[in-house]
Amino acid sequence: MKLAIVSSKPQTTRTSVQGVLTEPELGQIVFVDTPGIHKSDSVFNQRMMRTVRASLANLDAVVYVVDARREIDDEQRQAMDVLQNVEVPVILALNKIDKIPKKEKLIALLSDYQQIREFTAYIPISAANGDQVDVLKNEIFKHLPEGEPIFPEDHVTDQPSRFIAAEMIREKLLDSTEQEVPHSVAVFVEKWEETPNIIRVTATIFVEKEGQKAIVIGQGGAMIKKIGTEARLELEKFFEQKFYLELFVKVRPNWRENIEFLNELDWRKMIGGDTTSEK
Ligand SMILES: Nc1nc2c(ncn2[C@@H]2O[C@H](COP(=O)(O)OP(=O)(O)OP(=O)(O)O)[C@@H](O)[C@H]2O)c(=O)[nH]1
Ligand SMILES: [Mg+2]
Repeated sequence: MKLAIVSSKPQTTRTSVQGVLTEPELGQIVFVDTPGIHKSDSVFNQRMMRTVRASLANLDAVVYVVDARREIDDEQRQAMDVLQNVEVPVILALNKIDKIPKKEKLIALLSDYQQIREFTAYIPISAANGDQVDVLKNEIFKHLPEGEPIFPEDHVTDQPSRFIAAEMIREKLLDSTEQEVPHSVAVFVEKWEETPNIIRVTATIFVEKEGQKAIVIGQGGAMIKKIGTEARLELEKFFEQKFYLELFVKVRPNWRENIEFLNELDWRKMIGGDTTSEK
């Protein structure tokens, strides 16, 4: 089951989300997907980096996922700096091996990583086709303590339905827009109304500029219609219910610097979570 959105654009994941895997014989893994580590000074980005650091506390193991087609650069070094103080096992997952025809390249990259630090295990995987994912899973289980499952078997995530819906809409926006637009969109679900036959959802897509609003709406509303349809179909598949989805587009200049707005967007804050202050 897909619990976190995926896209070809950087900085897709903006907050940490949980995914729970329960295997009857083996046990339970509570995955915490965090934002990636990127350089940027916006309040929003600082907040994402704080989320990463906070997520790294109280874990039994860390899986650091890299794109195995990429040489080590500043971004990876920065991420490994963040991982420096982690005291639990850190597993290196070299992802996208489906795109690497030459094994030698993978071995060379692996030893480059080894030069920087020692990882608990090095596991080449393909998340796309599932290759070696079970090896990674077994490696993770090795480092988890014995005990009762934390969550019931049917619990798969901590994300409220409204947030899942907002993220699905954002994923469709990321797929259909380019350049600065993906970074400039935020989606907020204003209304979630369940009736016996259909779930009615109203969401607002926030952008930073009028020009971006025009892009998101598209010629005669074509873009927003396409995004709405794609998101609705995905919602129906995920929740196994019929949906009516209404989308609005609003301009909110510099929302990434607006703490009040960021708080509104953050479902953990909505339900009274972390209230640490920032600059
Ligand atoms: N070929 C191939 N593509 C993959 C694989 N795993 C992920 N991708 C693609 O890589 C892109 C990025 O995936 P994400 O899951 O958004 O990556 P992420 O590391 O979470 O990125 P951020 O959330 O932006 O930090 C998407 O286009 C995926 O489809 C893989 O094993 N093979
Ligand atoms: Mg992500």
